[in-house]
Amino acid sequence: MLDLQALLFDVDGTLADTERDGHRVAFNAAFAEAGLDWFWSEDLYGELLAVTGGKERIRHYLNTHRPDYVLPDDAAGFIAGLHAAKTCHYTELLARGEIPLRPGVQTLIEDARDAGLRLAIATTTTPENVTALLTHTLGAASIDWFEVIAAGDIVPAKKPAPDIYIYAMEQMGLTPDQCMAFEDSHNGVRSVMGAGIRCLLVTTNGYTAADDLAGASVVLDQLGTPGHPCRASQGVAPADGVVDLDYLRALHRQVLEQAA
Ligand code: XBP
Ligand code: MG
Repeated sequence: MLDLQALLFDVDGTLADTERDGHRVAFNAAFAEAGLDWFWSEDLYGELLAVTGGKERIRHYLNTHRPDYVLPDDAAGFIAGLHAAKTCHYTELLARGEIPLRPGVQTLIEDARDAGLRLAIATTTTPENVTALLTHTLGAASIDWFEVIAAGDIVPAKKPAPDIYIYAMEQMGLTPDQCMAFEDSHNGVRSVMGAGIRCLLVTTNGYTAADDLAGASVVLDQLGTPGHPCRASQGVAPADGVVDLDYLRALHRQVLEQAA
């Protein structure tokens, strides 16, 4: 039986609840700065999140909600410019400390690192957003805690495609059964499963609680902290309500035994 070797983390919605008060706010700031009358409400953004990738999301919005808007000849360049401005607004928002890590994330990452588990990021978001989040929550040195930061356009196809997880495992020389993935959404679950990773822990958030998360080994409302236990909507939560390394190793062993 393969032992658990590595933890592969999604970012948005998993490490931190970044979408409603982070990315969405940054998109709207970039639109206003460009003199556009586009505004993504919390509800509309929840709908647009079905499309991963900020540039892809902008184009999806135009196709589905603004057929009236005539894009310039260099549509890709226009959207890329808007997205770059959005990334500046987002990283500035992170630098102001406006987006904390989700409960239990820092403890789990530090405990995993101390125990010698290998760590990686597998995300659709832009790389600068990852390093900014890590810097302004765990400190700049934490960037080096992750052997691979697989992010954004590094792969041809974004989640729900499996590319980003396959890329991370290839870079680390790992097989799927040596890994556990952490996700928050339907697109993330599909990406992990497509990459052949069988052990998957999902923590839901306001935007993903109603997602189809079939295939996850366990679905929790959070990782849990002492006095604030997590609750499971799929699978079995840790007995004490807090996800720790013993729980993860037992879950990984159980998932592989069931698959054998
Ligand atoms: C979530 C995404 C990203 C973010 C916005 O990524 O789909 O597109 O919403 O970031 P994940 P960008 O859950 O895989 O971390 O604008 O940089 O794409
Ligand atoms: Mg996510």
